[in-house]
Order: sequence, then structure tokens, then C-alpha cells
Amino acid sequence: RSRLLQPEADRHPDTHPLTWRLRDDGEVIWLDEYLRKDGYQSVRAALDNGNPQAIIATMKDANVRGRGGAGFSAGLKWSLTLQGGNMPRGYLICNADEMEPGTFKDRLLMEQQPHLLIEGMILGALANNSFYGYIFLRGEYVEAARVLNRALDEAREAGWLGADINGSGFDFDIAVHTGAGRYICGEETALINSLEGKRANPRAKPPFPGQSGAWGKPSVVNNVETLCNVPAVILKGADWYQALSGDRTDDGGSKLYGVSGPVEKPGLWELPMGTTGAEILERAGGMRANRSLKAWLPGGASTGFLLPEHLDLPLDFDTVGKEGSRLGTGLLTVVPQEQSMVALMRNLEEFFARESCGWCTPCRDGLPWTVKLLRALELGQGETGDIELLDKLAADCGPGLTFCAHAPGAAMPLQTALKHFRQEFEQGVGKPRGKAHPDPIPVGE
Ligand code: L3W
Repeated sequence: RSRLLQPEADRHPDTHPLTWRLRDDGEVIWLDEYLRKDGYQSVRAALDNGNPQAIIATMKDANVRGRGGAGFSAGLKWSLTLQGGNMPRGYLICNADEMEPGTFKDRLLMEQQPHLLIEGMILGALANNSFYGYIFLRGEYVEAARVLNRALDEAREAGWLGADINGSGFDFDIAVHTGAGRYICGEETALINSLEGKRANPRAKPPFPGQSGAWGKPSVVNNVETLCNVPAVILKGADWYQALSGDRTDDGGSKLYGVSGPVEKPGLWELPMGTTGAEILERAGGMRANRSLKAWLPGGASTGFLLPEHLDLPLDFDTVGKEGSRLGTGLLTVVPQEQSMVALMRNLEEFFARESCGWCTPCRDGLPWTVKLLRALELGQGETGDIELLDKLAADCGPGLTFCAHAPGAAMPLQTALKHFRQEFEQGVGKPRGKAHPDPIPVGE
């Protein structure tokens, strides 16, 4: 299996909070070793301190931005959770439904350092006064489920989970819940519906889950990598975390960046936030022989295409936004010169169309229509006006026009492909417009 192998020279607790404990053999860091390497010290410190507000204040000052792709401040989210007074205690949910195409960071974290995630979740539970935690895990992540369940048993036996955690009076336990294979379950409110045993349609926000989530209780949903940052932030403080990225960007911390595609060494590394695409490509050994870079996605299929000229931009949460893209998950997908952008977009839109929950019209009907147009263009059988129609269908999926971010996520790669490579799409127009455009056919036919 693939492993997160941070080079030994880079493994230091002061600079690599997510990966410094990793071993050369890539084996799992079980409890004994985790404890030897400072494990659970931040939970101990937080329990001794006994002030959940202090955890939230540190997280807010550190400005740990959500690593699932949206970049919302975790500390701010935690400060908005309804708690106290007559509020029932709620849930701390880890979003481990990693299905973004090209993204494999959370799996490697969970498979190798399960206790780091568990420690981050306990801190999240303390801060949000959660009484129970769920790890909503992608169903195909069988190995991660095995590792997590064994680590949860270890933590329970050692008193880090369960009733009265290490004599503190605080109760909290965690269960792994495996998903059944839908991308939309990664959207936090669809995830909550799925957890409740309902169909995974997104819910309207507000109310945000922190106000009313699973079974109507305050529920905080954070990504795996986000939660794995928490122990070191609580132990070392906001200034240390901010300084990790140096003067590369205003966003602090380190980030798991990776590459897939025709590069010499596809992989995943912990690097300072704001590392450039060029530096990440260099880590990956550059493009394979006889391949040159045509375009790249900075963080999954729902981000926008960037060009070689953008390689020197810092990959933080805001900079690539000015180029029509987003950081997303920070795992680059590299596209070589000979790849047809029309075929690539057809493939991506087939994925997005298939994974639509069907709730909102622009997504349910617009995405299959997009696939139909792209299929025709790919075969050179597009009609005059098809490209303008693609522009319109993508615009109809824009932010705010649908319940959740699935449709805007599907629109962004299409819009940027049309912007940067329009000529390739135009080459697929082979005939004048027919009398009437037929209705979209269901994807899969
Ligand atoms: C309280 C407010 N909370 C926002 C919270 C909100 C959520 C977080 C981000 O989409 C993107 C999507 C995918 N009070 C709040 C508030 N929040 N305002 O902040 O919310 P939002 O709406 O900005 O984004 P989202 O709906 O969570 C996430 C993209 O990420 N993506 C997907 C990645 C998939 C994976 C994976 O498979 N592991 O990561 C990648 O780019 O397309 O655009 O918690 O409640 N006023």
C-alpha cells in the first residue's frame, strides 16, 4: 500500500507537526510509540487547564483553516457552536469521506497515525463540549477502518476515551461509521443525513451544524487533516503555528501537498503552507521524460485549471482564487500536453453528474446535459452554439444557485478549461445547430 513517507531530514516536531513521528518503514504508530513521541500531551495539558474556551481562543488565534477544501477557520467554527445553559451536548464529527478525485491525504494520515486524529478529536470535543464522536469514513478505506478501530480500542483501554477520561470528569467516545460510496456524503449536511440513516441530500444552511446538526444536536464537522493539526497547536501555541509558513503567505501552518499524474514520483509531503506548485512538482521529481506540463488542478476535480505560468504562486487559501481557482485539498493533478482537455472535462463531468444527489435542477439536469455536449464535442460532432451552451450551463451552477457546493465545484474546472483551452472545444464543433437541442440523456446510457 502507498505510504506517507516524509523524508527523515524533514521530520522534526517544530516544523512538521503532522509527520514528524513517521517511521522509515511506514508502519502504523500505535499507542506505545505515540506516547513515547509526546502523544496525548496536549489532551493532558487541556484537561489540566480545564478551560475549553482557552482551546477555542488558541485555535482562533492560530487561524487553522479547514483542510477539506473550503478553508473556513476551525477556531471560528468552534466559537459558534451552541453550548452551555440548557443546550444538550452534541457531536464532534470527523469528515473522513475522502472522495475528491486526486486526493489521498486523509487516508495516509489515518492509516499511519490514528492516534493523532483521535487526540485532535478529543481536543475538539473538549472545546465544543461534545459527548460523542463519529469518524465518517469512506467505505473503501478498509485498511484505515481496521487501523482506526484498533487504535480506538487502545485509547479506550488506556483511559483516553470513554467515561471520566483520565479522571477528569469528561466523557467522550468515538465510533467509526463507514459510508456507502457517494461523493456527496463529504458535504457536511449530506454526511449528517447519511449518519442519521437518511438519504444523503444536503440540508439548507443556516442553521449550520454547530447550531443544529446530527439528530438536531450541535454538531461540529471537521476534516481529518484539520483535526490532526490541533494537538500541536494547543501544545505550542498560535504564534508557533503561524510562523510555520514563514513569509510565504498570511495563512499559517504546514499543509499536506501531493501530486498525481505523469510525474516521476507521485506522492504526498508535509510542506509549509504557501509552498508553490513549482516546489511541489520538484518534490515529485518533475514531469516524466518526454512529458511537458499543459495545465494543473491545485486541489482536486472541483478546483479550477491553472497553467504552467501559475506554478510560482503560493498555494494558500486565497492567492489562486484570484486566478479563477481554489486551493481545494492541495493535491495537484498534473495534465500533460498531449491530453485532450475536452476528453478530460467529459470524464470529470461524468463523475460530477453521476454523484449529484438530484436535489437542485441546475445540478441534476444541467450536469448530464454538459456531459452530452462534451461527448459530442469529443467526437467532433458538436453543433454551433454548444460551447456557449456549456458556458451557460456552467454559469447556472454558480455559487449560491444550488443548495450545496457540488454544482459550483463541477462548474469551476469546466469554466477554467473553457477559458484557457477554448480552441480545443471549438475544434469539436462539426456541424450547424440542429432544429432543436434534444433533451439530455441520462448519464451511463
Ligand atoms: C458557522 C457560518 N459555520 C461557513 C462552515 C460550514 C463548513 C465550512 C465550510 O464545501 C468545499 C466544496 C468542495 N457559521 C459559516 C460556517 N461555515 N460559514 O465552514 O463551508 P463552505 O460552505 O465554505 O464549504 P463546504 O460546503 O464545506 C467544501 C470542496 O470543498 N472540495 C471538496 C473536497 C472533498 C474532500 C474530500 O473528499 N475529502 O475534501 C475541494 O475543493 O467542492 O467547494 O463546515 O459549516 N456563518
